[in-house]
Amino acid sequence: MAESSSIPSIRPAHVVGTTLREHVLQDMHAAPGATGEFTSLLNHISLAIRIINSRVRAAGLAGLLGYTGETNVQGEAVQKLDAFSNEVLLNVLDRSGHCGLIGSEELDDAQINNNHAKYVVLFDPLDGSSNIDTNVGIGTIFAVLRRSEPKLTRPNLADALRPGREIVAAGYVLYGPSTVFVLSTGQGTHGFTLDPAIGEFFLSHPDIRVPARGSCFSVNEGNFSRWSPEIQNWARWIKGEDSTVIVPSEGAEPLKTPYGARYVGSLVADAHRTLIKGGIFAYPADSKSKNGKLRLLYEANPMAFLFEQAGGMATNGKDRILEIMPTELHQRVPLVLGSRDDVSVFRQFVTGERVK
Ligand code: AFP
Repeated sequence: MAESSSIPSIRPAHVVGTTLREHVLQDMHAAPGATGEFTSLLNHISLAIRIINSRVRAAGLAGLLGYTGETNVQGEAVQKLDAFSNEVLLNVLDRSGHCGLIGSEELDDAQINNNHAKYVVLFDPLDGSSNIDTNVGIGTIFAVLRRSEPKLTRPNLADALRPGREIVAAGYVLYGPSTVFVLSTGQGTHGFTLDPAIGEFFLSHPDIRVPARGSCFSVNEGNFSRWSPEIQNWARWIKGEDSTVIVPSEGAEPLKTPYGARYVGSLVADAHRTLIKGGIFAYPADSKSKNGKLRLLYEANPMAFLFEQAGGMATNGKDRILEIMPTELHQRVPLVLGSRDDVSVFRQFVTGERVK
């Protein structure tokens, strides 16, 4: 029989088949001084996600069963899925007791939750909701920050207006053909797939690494005429209309164009494909949306955190997303994320700083 000392006492956290709960717990055991609050907070977020998932999965039945419109068969008012998802997250986070401040895409102002709780949670409860009617992938995105002085101060907006590099956990959930929860607590980026029969997330994509370069670009090209000449030049180049040879970094192989085009119009779906397959996703500023369309605190920052933890990059075209100091809860930002080489080349087009 094998020596018992050769068998690890705790299962490694990054083994396929580990449940999300186990994974989070093992991270906690590895963190000296952990109190369990963070673990409990993440478990509550996972509970909210499973509740939202069950409703999203039934979305197609709504019309058939008469559950949409203003009232359901019981005569009760029925909420839209995004309002429902928002309320689930608010209620579950409140019950966790660990959340001092909440910022949501669905709330005009940040909401104080629990006076002495340590954490701030910022989320988009149901991103891509305009895609629901056509059964296209949609998602939930969130970021968790730690309040600087939970014992001394009441939660306030300043707790949320922190640069993304201070994020302690970020994640998104893609309600696609399967439900995938991608999470980082600062120790890599890991993907968990929901087993709907059991209602549990299992580690299916341990330690995701974004390929150094990809073969697809993802952008709403309908905005072409509104882009700056620099971004238009990048778009022409990536489609192979301009044969300029561009290297992402000194001594690197040039990128080969044309790239294929992929655009869903749901950030979570477009970002997830880019995270797994590599390439580039961009929602740049344009003459109509001068600061871009996507929101810094609960869309760009969590995505940037997840991509960097997976070896990818995220910029606003010039600067690292995670360095931006926010000034408003619902601030918008141009967002470019993906493979290191592809994002570097986009940046070269925008800044004019070419690598020779
Ligand atoms: P909706 O939530 O209104 O569907 O918006 C989705 C979104 O915020 C984001 O998920 C997409 O990446 C982006 O907008 C798509 O925007 P365009 O429709 O302008 O391409």
